Amino acid sequence: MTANAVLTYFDIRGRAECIRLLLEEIGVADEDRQITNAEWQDLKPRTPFGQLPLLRIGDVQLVQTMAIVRHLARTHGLASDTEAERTRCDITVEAIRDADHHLGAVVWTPGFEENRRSIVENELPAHLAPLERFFASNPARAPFWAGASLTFADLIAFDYLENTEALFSGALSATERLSEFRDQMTKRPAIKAYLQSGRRPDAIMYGPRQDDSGDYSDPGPMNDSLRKIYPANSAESLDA
Ligand SMILES: N[C@@H](CCC(=O)N[C@@H](CS)C(=O)NCC(=O)O)C(=O)O
Repeated sequence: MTANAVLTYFDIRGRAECIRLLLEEIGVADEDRQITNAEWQDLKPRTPFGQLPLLRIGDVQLVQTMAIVRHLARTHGLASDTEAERTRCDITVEAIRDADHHLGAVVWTPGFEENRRSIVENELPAHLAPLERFFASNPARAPFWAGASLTFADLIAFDYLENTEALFSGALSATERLSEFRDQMTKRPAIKAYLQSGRRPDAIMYGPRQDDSGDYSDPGPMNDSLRKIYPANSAESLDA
């Protein structure tokens, strides 16, 4: 079933990164097709919803990020055994989605680069503190978001924490339990190998270009006027 997995997305982490992490963790060999906007415009009309990511496994074409994640998790034992744990997974995923919306929104807010420090001090705690409390409330008292072993929710949370720390270097230091969780995830053999492989895209997501007047205009769906947003400590972060 998992032979010939081909993941199609862009050359950013974006929505595909949690799928990449999951494929690494479950050990499914896949081809990571990172396509250009020109290739995308050609492919778009032939996709079910005109969106990526898309995962092809043999003859089956899967779309919608969380449907792909849940399918891979269910078929590889990363979806929890009990209803209580499955519900904790879902709560985690929804809470991370809310926090992730905030990350996406700040990148589109004028002055984002100059305001990194203020975002860390005044905005991120409202997202990170409840996440940390929920993480710490796992009845299994294990270093996972649900139950006593790894689930897809851990990879979703790890992806968000990686992006948060990459965009706002040092942001996680105020949340000790989340920092420990992230740290522990980077030590899992498959994740560690992936992070060291050079295969993870450098760019985190797409954002708007700023015009000469300093305004961001919304360029709409994927097109060449978007710019890539890199980690804060990257030389490309301010002017890519
Ligand atoms: N609900 C979809 C949303 C997918 C989505 O918005 N994909 C964006 C990239 S992150 C896309 O394909 N944009 C290109 C376009 O709309 O032309 C999912 O979770 O997979």
